[in-house]
Amino acid sequence: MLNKIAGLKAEIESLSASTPDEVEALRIKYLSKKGAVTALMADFRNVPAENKREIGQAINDLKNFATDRINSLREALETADTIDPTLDLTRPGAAMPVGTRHPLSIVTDEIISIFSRLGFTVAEGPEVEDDWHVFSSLNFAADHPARDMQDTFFINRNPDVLLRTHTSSVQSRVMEHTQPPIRIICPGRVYRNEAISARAHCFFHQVEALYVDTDVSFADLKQTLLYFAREMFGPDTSIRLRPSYFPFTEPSAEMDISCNLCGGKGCSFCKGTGWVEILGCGMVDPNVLEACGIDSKRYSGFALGMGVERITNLKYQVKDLRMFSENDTRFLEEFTAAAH
Ligand code: 2NL
Repeated sequence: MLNKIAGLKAEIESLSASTPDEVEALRIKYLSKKGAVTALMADFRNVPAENKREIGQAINDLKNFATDRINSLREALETADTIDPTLDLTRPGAAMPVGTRHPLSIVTDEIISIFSRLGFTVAEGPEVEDDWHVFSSLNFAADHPARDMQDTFFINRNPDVLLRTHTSSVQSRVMEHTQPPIRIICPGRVYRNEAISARAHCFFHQVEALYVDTDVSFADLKQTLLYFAREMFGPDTSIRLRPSYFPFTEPSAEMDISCNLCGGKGCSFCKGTGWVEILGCGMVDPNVLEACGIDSKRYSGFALGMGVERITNLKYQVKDLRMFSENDTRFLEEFTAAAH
């Protein structure tokens, strides 16, 4: 009997199976009601009483051994590599499409970064505004054409609720509740009532900067402009200022940079002049300071404003303004590298 048990044990130890069906066949062969191990139990009746203890123990051990062995054969098959061998596991994975940053965001962030190195911090405000913050506090005359329905989107009249036409309204709000020194940069979307074309849109993006303190001079403005132009367009960039007019600044100027396409020699982009217009600027009109609650005898300031689309066009030669708001991914993906 003990020999028979040892023989079965050796046999079970050497079992192998390559499919779940084979494992099941082995279970039936050894452990089912008619299986070889179960048959030993029937023989057990004939074992003399003095050996019953020893043989009973051996049969039990064998039954446990066979159960463990067949379970482990089944588990080995379940966890085995079931990957189709015809698959090429060395093939590179399919690229996960990730979004790209919008070119206007890339350029806005670069402008903010340059001004932040000069101590300017970002200020934001509402796009839906009132007349005071967009026009009246900024020295716009009562009959100024910008107040016209042709130029400005009105949501309501009397009292006037309108979409801001420039981010100067943000600066007006900051001056209202902050005493100088003020050094802020205001990026944001602005709206103008214009027919949409390749060169104009009914909304665009602007960055304005405002610096108010004691003894702020035009020389401070000019040096800030030169620093900005060289950081933005390269160290060889030259600037020139032309006299201009804005309601909120006096004196006012427009800044050109040397054309960064032809290096100033003259090309179709700069219309042969070697210069391209970048931004408007000036010394904050004392009327504006007073309207916003700042003592114009004690403080002076400069301000500047630029269109982000225009700067982006210059840097990336985007021909049609409408590309910026169509969200055509073929266009947006061109700026993947620029974002990093
Ligand atoms: C342009 C010109 C400009 C300002 C914006 C400003 C704001 C305050 C006071 C005085 Cl609160 N000035 N902003 C000044 C000059 C020019 O923008 O061409 N923008 C696209």
